[in-house]
Amino acid sequence: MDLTGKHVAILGAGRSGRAAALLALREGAAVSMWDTAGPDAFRNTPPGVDIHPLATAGDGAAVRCDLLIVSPGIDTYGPYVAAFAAGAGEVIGEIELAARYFAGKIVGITGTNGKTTTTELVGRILARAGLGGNPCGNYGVPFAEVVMLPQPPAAVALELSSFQLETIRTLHPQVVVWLNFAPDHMDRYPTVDAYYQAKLRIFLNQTPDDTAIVRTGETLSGLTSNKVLFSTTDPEAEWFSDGQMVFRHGRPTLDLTTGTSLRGLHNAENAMAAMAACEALGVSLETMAEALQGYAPPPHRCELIRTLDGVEYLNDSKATNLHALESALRSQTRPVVLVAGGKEKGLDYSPVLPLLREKALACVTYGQIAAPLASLFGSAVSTSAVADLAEAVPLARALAPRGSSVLLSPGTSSFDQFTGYEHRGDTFRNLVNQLR
Ligand code: UMA
Repeated sequence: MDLTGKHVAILGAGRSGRAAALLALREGAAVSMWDTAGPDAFRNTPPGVDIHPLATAGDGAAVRCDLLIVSPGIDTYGPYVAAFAAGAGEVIGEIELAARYFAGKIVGITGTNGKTTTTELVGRILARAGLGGNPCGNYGVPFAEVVMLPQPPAAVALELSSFQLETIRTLHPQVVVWLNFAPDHMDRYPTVDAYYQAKLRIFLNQTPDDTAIVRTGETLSGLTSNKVLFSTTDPEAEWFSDGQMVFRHGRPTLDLTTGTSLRGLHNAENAMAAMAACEALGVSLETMAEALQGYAPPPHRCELIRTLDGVEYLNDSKATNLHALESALRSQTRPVVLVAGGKEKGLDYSPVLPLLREKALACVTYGQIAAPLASLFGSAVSTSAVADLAEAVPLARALAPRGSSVLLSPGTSSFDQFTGYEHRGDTFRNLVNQLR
């Protein structure tokens, strides 16, 4: 794609937009950048970009460009993008732009939960195999930044969100990992199916020469690529694990309990998916085992903070939706005092009630959805609503007997009180570490 002398307009001055701007500049384009926020949003904009703070749909209607690049956080189908798109030759996202300048192999990873751990694992294995494997996309650095490295890697571990997949056209992952699907982002999508259809676009350009790594039980019809199944329930799947041993075609392949720090069924799924993906790129089982040895899961994912008075405190701040909350609860072996809450995302939490009855001793809810969540959870288990984590932590401690766990697994996003799930998890960790 020749961008010399072309006008590339970029919507969104965040990480994705800035990386796209640098790549477009490198390719000789004239770049304009538009953001609905004020001038502060452009603090780190690369020199040479023509900036437009406080942008509106009205501004967009007057813009003519050859290529419009839409950041993932902006509603692709809303009136703001439509106004700019009317005068654009083509509308894509930063992922698609980067893919057009990347000659290596792509492992595309999507799913509602587990994407980040799997992306890290794929990256680690590919690095060990000498293929680079830089984790990028929705997690890690923007894909365009990897593409601009002086020596781009032979392969990338590319985490892809539904938002990013909305704006791909030619992106062609030789290997797709489809981890799982559950309702999420209902503040952005009109229906669950709309979210599902956006995610399905990851398979758009796959051919019979490519591979799709899929969890058993996922309903995916019409796949053109070669499907490889992983499972924690079906021993007949190509990759199976009981949470301790990983079996490949029925043969014991890796003992997770001695060979890795990966614990719980969900992590076994992530490990199998990563191994299956890397096998599709020709990596040996021996290299995979070496790469997984010593791997510690990232923070904020059922991270054990400390044990105090016989109570384990777990930070699962990455659980930004109901499915992640359910998955955290399901993998607990001790009784739980659950701390949940945050931003109103329009999710229906009633499916978690049976699991709460089974696993939770009590719940503490906080944040924007504290009251409605408490009234729902209260029908299953004793629940108290408080304002924030500073109130929730001491209350959870008082409710948690020796031998139990206090689990922060919010079940929704953090933006009502925090800048992101990391900020929320760090705040929780600090509060827990201050307990005496
Ligand atoms: N903006 C507008 N108009 C709008 C909305 C936002 O102009 O209507 C502007 C904001 O003022 C801001 C900029 O857009 O200046 C932010 O753009 P962005 O929200 O797309 O965020 P980026 O910083 O570019 O980060 C994006 C991804 N963000 C989202 O998808 C919301 C990052 O994923 C990703 O890591 C990054 O690109 C690099 O690829 C984050 C995320 O939360 C981690 N993802 C969601 C998730 O995991 O649940 C999908």
